[in-house]
Order: sequence, then C-alpha cells, then structure tokens
Amino acid sequence: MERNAADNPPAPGAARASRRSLTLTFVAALIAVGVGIVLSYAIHWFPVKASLQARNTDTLYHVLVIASIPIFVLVVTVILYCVWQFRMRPGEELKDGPPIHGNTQLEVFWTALPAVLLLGLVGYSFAVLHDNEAKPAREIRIGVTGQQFAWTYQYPPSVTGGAPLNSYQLYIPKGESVKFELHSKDVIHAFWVPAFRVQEDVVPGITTNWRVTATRLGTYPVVCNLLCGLGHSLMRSRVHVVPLAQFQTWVKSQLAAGAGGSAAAGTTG
Ligand SMILES: [Cu+2]
Repeated sequence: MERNAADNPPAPGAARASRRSLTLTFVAALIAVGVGIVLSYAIHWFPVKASLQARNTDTLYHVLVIASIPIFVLVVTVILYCVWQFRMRPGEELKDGPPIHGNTQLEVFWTALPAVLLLGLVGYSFAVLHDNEAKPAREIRIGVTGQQFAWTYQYPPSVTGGAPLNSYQLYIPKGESVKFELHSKDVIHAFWVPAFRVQEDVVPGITTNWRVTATRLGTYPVVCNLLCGLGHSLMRSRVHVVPLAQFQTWVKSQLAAGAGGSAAAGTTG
C-alpha cells in the first residue's frame, strides 16, 4: 500500500537542507543572469551601424535580450532544481507525488506576468518600426532594380536635376533621408544592407520600399537575402555613404559620363 505524504512529514533536518538548496539555486540563478547580461554586451552581434534606423533596431535588440535572459534562467533553473530535488531515489519506484488540484494564485500570476511583459515588448517593437518607417518632410527617392543576379539603381530627375540616371553604383548622401523603391525584373529578391539593419523583399509586379538615414560615412555591403537562383550568392553590391556635396559631384560626373538611361556604362560596386 502507498502511504500518503501527510503520513510521512519531512524531518526538521531535511527541511533545513531543502532551504539551503533553494538558497544555493537562487544564488546560482542570479550569477547566471549577471553573466548572461555581461556576455550580451561583450559579444558584438552585428556589423558596424551606419544609420538612424540601425541605432533604434540595436537598442530594441538589446532590450529584448536583457528581458529574455532572466526568463530563460528562471525556466532552466526551475527545471534543473526539480530534476535535482525531486528525482526518484532507490526504493521509490512505486511512489507517486501528492495529488494537487491546482493553485489559482500561481496560475493568475504566471498568466498575467508574461502577458504584461509581451504586450510591453510588442508595443515597444511597434514604436521602433513606426519610427524607422516614418515619412520625413523631405527625402531622396532612389529606385532599386533586382534581377538575376545584379542590382541596378535609378536616380530620377528630382535627384539628378537633369536626365534620369541608371547606375550599377549606389551612392547616397550622409544625413539625408533616402527612400528606396524596389522593383524586380524576374523573381523575388530581398534588398538588404546589414549596416543599416533594414531589408525588404523585392517582388515582381509590385513596388516595395524602405527608408534610411545614413549617419556614418563609408562603404557597406548590399546583399540579396532571398534565394533567387544559381547566382544568388554573387548578387552583391555596395552602398557608398558620402557627404552631400560629394554625392552631387558624383551624380554630375555620372551624367557627364553618359551613364543615364543605361547601367552598362557603370562599373559594379
Ligand atoms: Cu538572391
């Protein structure tokens, strides 16, 4: 016959040992949270950030990581503690735990807390995306065309001040809001600049777009991030972020070189 748990109350020594192991577990969990947070800052997860949008996105990422570490540690700690404390000892093969119907307080707590946390994080993520996509008072519009397996860039007369310009090279001015309007000539691609932390699918038949304000001078990779055929891995380009005056000089030089209307005159990169 099985004996009820109430027939066999724990000895005072066992209760003390159990309290000690709980304290030990709590201290280990606190250390794990500390180590996790330090590691999350010590590891450089992303390439250099070169846009306003990248700043917002990276801050969001860090908040999400910092919120996730204590939750991950809590879940793993409870699992390990239960495995350690409530494991079956020799001679207990036929025993069962005490029958418990439920615990309303605990259930309300573990439903409400994650709900509040999730709503908060979703709200914050939404605000960051909304900020990143906000339409500024003025912006430079540049067309991007993807085709197997290259990118070309179209600068309209509103940017060149003359004829439209079609180029294999992508130059944008620092500190100005740029709206990329994405077109595909064949299959679905994805226009991604890791340093800007922004990406959007490039879909035949529709125009998608994204906005960015570059905040750092330099040259950064442009990547097609959607498997689009045999040459997908070669579908790379670069974006040059330059001062506004240099951007205008570059546009003039391209127009003078006769690159308008055809990208054939440009060199890649
Ligand atoms: Cu691709």
